[in-house]
Amino acid sequence: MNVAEETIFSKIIRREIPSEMLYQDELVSVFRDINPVAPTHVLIVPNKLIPTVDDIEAEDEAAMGRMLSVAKKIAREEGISEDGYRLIINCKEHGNQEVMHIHMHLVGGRPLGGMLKRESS
Ligand code: DGP
Repeated sequence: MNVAEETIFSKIIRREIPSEMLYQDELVSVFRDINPVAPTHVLIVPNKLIPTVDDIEAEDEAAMGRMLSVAKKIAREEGISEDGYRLIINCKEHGNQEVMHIHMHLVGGRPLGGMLKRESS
């Protein structure tokens, strides 16, 4: 069995390195993205190291569900609930995942446009 390597997110979760932490409970942590693409850009992360969506197991369902309910709460606190926002989880190479610790981007505070560019024909 492969043991997943910790990323910088584990250190942020344990508060060993600084971040703008907005919320933390026994399952998830929420902190602002270091390189925001919109007025609100936060990362919602399971405290347990799960590298990618492809590694989720049945025992992780509570944390995955908590990520969504916490997204709703943070969006309300950020004042973006009424206009809406986008939740994004990138997975592996084609998903352009850079940090191998599952994280959901909560992005909003401006119109975000279409979801993906179509490949030009
Ligand atoms: P992704 O491409 O989905 O793996 O996005 C990784 C995101 O993580 C990217 O938007 C930047 C953010 N990020 C990377 N390193 C750090 C860090 O040290 N602190 C914070 N707050 N965010 C980080």
